[in-house]
Amino acid sequence: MIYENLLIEQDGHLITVTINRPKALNALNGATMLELQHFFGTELPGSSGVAGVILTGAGDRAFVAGADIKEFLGLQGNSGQDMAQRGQDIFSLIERSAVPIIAVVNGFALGGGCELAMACHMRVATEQARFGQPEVNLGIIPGYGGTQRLVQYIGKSKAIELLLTGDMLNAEEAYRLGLLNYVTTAEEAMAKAREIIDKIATKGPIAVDKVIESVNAYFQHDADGFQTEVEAFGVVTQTADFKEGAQAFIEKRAANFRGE
Ligand code: CO8
Repeated sequence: MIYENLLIEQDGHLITVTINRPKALNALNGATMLELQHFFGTELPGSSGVAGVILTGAGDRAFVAGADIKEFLGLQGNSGQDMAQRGQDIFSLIERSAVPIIAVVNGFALGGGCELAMACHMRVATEQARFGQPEVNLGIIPGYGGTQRLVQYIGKSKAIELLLTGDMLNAEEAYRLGLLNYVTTAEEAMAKAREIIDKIATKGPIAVDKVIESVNAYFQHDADGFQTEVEAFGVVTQTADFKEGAQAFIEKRAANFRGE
């Protein structure tokens, strides 16, 4: 596949994947999601000698500012549910990867961007990083696993506050709540992530794979919260409030929600 929205560089046992749409704060449009699916679903599992991946965003403003809101107004009928399902499947490829994936968060990680960082095995953030699930501002909810993974990382009370208010956390707060592994200066973040991957590279790859698989198993419960979220996302994307929320963002004005 020729990647147009991802920069992929290999240096020894480390691959760095950079989401490269800085003018849109690296928002995840459909094309970028397909490229992530190809890289994490096909290319990475087919590569040998890779001990870890760093996933980051281009520029110094954002990791990823969310799903691409400009594509939202094209959603029809229940296509929101299908889109959320596809997104969750792609993020599961990341979470279940046999080699560790570290998000280096260098700015905004909002909505789908926060969800993407949470699907990674670890997170190193710069002091400028900001985290949040602002979907309620658009009249929708997270669709790429945010209602589940945010609770897993920071606990129900703080997670539900962030999900209901759309407030952002700064890097120090996110670290204190357990969302992050390290907070560093902007200059040190990539080196810190590389240091972790270099250390893991000295361990047995099968053991690394099985640690990831076993830790993931802790969160597989009978009630399928991810499926609940996908179906709920399908409902909210069929509301007039959702169209109003996305339109208001594009027109740079406050949304006027009517509960319809
Ligand atoms: N989508 C599309 N474009 C975006 C996005 C986005 N998520 N975020 C920023 N941009 C664009 C802006 O439109 C702007 O473009 P332009 O220059 O052409 O107007 C450019 O990036 C720079 O952004 P701003 O001018 O807004 O920069 P500010 O510094 O003023 O603000 C913010 C930065 C606070 C990050 C602001 O851009 C913002 O609030 N962005 C939206 C954040 C957001 O709401 N994210 C959640 C989106 S919903 C989501 O992710 C749901 C995931 C599940 C989806 C399931 C399938 C549909």
